[in-house]
Amino acid sequence: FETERTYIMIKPDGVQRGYVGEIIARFERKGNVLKGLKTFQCPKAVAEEHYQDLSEKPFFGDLVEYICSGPVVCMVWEGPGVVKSARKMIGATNPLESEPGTIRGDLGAFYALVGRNVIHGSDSNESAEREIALWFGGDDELVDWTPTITPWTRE
Ligand code: DAT
Ligand code: MG
Repeated sequence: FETERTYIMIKPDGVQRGYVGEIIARFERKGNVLKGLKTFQCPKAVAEEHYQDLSEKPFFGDLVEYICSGPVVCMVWEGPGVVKSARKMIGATNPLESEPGTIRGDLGAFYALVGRNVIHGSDSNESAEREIALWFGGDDELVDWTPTITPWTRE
C-alpha cells in the first residue's frame, strides 16, 4: 500500500451531535497520522467548489446550504492506502444502507436523511489532493511529522 493522504471532514450533524472525538479515535486506532485539523465555518463558495461534480443534481442547493449551516471539522489523514480504507470505514452514502461498524452505519441513521451522513471522505487520490488544497490554506496549515512508533509498525 502506498502512503497517501486523504481529506476527511466531519459534517455539521456530526459536530452538533458530539462525534468529533469518536471519529478522530477511529482514524487514530487504524494507525493513520493526523497531519491537519481545524474547525471551520464554511463559506458558500467553498462548499460549491467542493461538491462541483454534483452541481447539476436537484439536491445541490440543499447540500451546500447544509454544509454551511454550522461548523465542520476538517482533517488530513495520512496512512497506507488511506483513501480507500477511509471510504470503507465511512460506509455507504445513505446511512440507512451503511454496514454496522462503519461510521455512517453506527452514527448516521439518526435522521434517515441521506444528506445528514456525519462525515465526508475523498473518493480518489486526485480528489484528496484537490480537496486538501481547497480546505486548507497551504502547507503552513499542515504538519509534516512521523510518529515515534512508526519504525515498530512497518516491515
Ligand atoms: P459520498 O459522500 O458517499 O461520497 P456523494 O459524493 O455521491 O457521496 O454525494 C455527496 C453528498 O451529497 C453525500 O454525502 C450526501 C449528498 N447526497 C448524495 N446523494 C444524495 C441524494 N440522492 N439526496 C440528497 N443528498 C444526497
Ligand atoms: Mg463523494
